[in-house]
Formats: sequence, C-alpha cells, structure tokens
Amino acid sequence: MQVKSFTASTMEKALARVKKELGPEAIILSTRKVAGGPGETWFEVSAAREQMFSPTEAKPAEAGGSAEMINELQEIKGFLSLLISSRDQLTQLRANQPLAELYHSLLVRGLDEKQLFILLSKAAADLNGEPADKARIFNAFCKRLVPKLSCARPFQVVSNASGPAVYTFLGPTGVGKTTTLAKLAAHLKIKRKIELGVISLDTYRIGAVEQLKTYAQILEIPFCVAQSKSELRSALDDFSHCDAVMVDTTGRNYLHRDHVRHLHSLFENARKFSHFLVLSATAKDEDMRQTIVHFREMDINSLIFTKLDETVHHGCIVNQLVRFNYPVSYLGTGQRVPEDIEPATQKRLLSFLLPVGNQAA
Ligand SMILES: Nc1nc2c(ncn2[C@@H]2O[C@H](COP(=O)(O)OP(=O)(O)O)[C@@H](O)[C@H]2O)c(=O)[nH]1
Ligand SMILES: [Mg+2]
Repeated sequence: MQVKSFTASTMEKALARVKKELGPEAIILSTRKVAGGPGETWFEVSAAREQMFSPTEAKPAEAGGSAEMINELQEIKGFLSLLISSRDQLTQLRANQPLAELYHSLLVRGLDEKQLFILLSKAAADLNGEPADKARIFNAFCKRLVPKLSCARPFQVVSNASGPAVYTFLGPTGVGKTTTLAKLAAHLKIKRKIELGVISLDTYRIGAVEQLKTYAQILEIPFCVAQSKSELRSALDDFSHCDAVMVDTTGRNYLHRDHVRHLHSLFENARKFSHFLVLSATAKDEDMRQTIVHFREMDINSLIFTKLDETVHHGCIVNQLVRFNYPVSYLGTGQRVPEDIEPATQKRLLSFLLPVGNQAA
C-alpha cells in the first residue's frame, strides 16, 4: 500500500493531483484544510493505492512471499474501506480516544459497526462521569451486551411424557446440520442413555441420506427416510416409543423466502417441534441476517453456530444475537463426531470480543 499526501490551493486541484499520480483507483483516506502562507488556506488530501505488481509478475523464488503480501494488502484494503464507510461514527468517537480505540478493536473482530456504535455510546454514557478509560468502557459495554447473549439448554429435560420430543435441524446447505445432529445424537444416546430415533427428511429427493444412515448404524439408533409430509407423520408414529426424535433436513438456499415457506409447510398442523437453525460462523454477516429474517416465521428454538474453528473472528455470531432475540444452544468447533461440539455459554460468547489467543476454550 502506497500512501501519499497532496497539497494544493483548492480541493479540486489537490484531487486532480491524486488522480494524476496515483491513478483513478486511489482511495481517499482524509481531506483537511491546512495553513498556507499568511492568511492563505490550502487543502491537503491523503490518498492510497496498492503497489503495482501482481503474483504473475513475481519471480518464482519470491512468489510465496508476494502472495502473502497481496493477501495482507487485501486485508488492509478491506479494513480501510470499512473505516471509510464508518467515518461518520468515527468522527463522533474520535473526540474520545479510549472509546475510539475500543471501537476499532471490536470492529476488526467482525462486530456490526452500527450496533457497535450504539452499544459503545450507551456504555460510555453508563459511566456517569467516572473516568472513561478503556477497561471501564469495555466493562460497561459487556454489561450492556450480556443480557442479549442468551443460551438455551434444549436437552435439559428429555422425556416421553407426551410423546417424543422432536428436534429438527434446519439451515442452509453445507453448514453442518447432519454432522451436528450426529454429534448431539451420540451425546444423548451414549452419555444420557436417551432412547432416540432419527429421521432424514429428504423432500427434495437429493438422496443425501447415506451419511446420516451410517452415523445411525454406528450408534445403533433406528433410522428412516421421509420424503413427504405424510411420510414424516408416519415415521414419527413409528418412533412414538422414543424419548426424542431428531429430524435432519436437506438444506436449501434460504436467502429465498419461498424455500423457508416450503419447509415450514412440512411442519405445520403437526405436533410441536423444537427447531434448531444451524448457521456457519464462516458465513457473511448480511447473509446470515437475511437467513434468520426468513426463518422468523417459524418458531425457532435456538441457533446453532458451526465451523467456529474455520474463522478467527466470531463477531458475526454476536451480531445475530444482538439483532435477534434467539438464544444459542451449541457451538460446532470441528469435523470430528462426536467430540467437536460444546454447549454455548455467555463466557464463551463474550470471549469472542477479546483478541484472538485470549478466547475461552
Ligand atoms: N471445520 C468444521 N467443519 C464442520 C463443522 N461442522 C460440519 N463440518 C463439515 O462441513 C461439511 C458439511 O457438513 P454436513 O453436516 O454434511 O452439512 P449439511 O449439508 O448442513 O448437513 C462436512 O465436511 C463436515 O465435516 C465444524 O464445526 N467445523
Ligand atoms: Mg446434511
């Protein structure tokens, strides 16, 4: 990244110099008025552009290093545009140095800039004239956040008092629904000795049932496939002696609301289901938000976030909890079945705000 400042007698002239020297791709970092000669005002523009080289131009011996540098540059570029897009908030925060520093450090953990700004401003106001150092503001911020980080314990009591409890695993394709179901089924069957049944609801006839069938066989849990609403009903009847039934679904692109509606229709007018909405921590914040919005028409028991091991920034999990009123029940932390899953706790969720390496395990 090359950063340069340009000064000229008018803003237009300064910008024209930026364009001439750094090219049309230049990113404007800041503009300000500066004192020129006596009684004169000049304009200064700081701008940046990426260095002009590409991986294909690099010599073979340098290729590895260059690719790494390009990655870093891309990260810096992304961060700079993030800073620029949130400059209105920053102007307000800049006056308060510790607040501004906290804002930056939480922003890079993936927290939503607007929510962050609101919560931090409230936290600063909570201090009521106490010295506003970083630790105190962070404490007040956490106090504001904690009530929004609720955790669910869906399997605390599992009994067949009024028929089996039915748990469904819903969510986009590839997030880890089947794997999570298998992890939890293993836990319930082996540690809790709960009598289980597993149904694979494959209404799109994708045929992705082998994976779950194998897990069910290993765990010696009765398994069946249902391909329609009526088949689901009769499968549930077959498992009426169980304490709990777990229903896997074939994921779809739930950015389309119609796909959620179709899924919803399969569970309507039937018994009470506990729906888990499974989401991957690696998904983009906005896509996750949109998916949850579409699922609001269903009665979601709790959210499950998977693939925490595949990303270092978990802020987008916190964002969904601040935005929506859903509790989290489990966090998936790897591919191993059944080990890589843990019940969500407030402590663990709060640790997502700390620098990587200081997070609770
Ligand atoms: N790294 C990691 N991979 C996971 C996790 N959960 C699931 N996976 C992997 O994600 C892929 C898709 O999982 P699957 O359960 O088939 O997703 P589904 O399409 O939602 O049922 C598989 O390769 C899983 O091993 C997790 O917590 N961490
Ligand atoms: Mg699956």
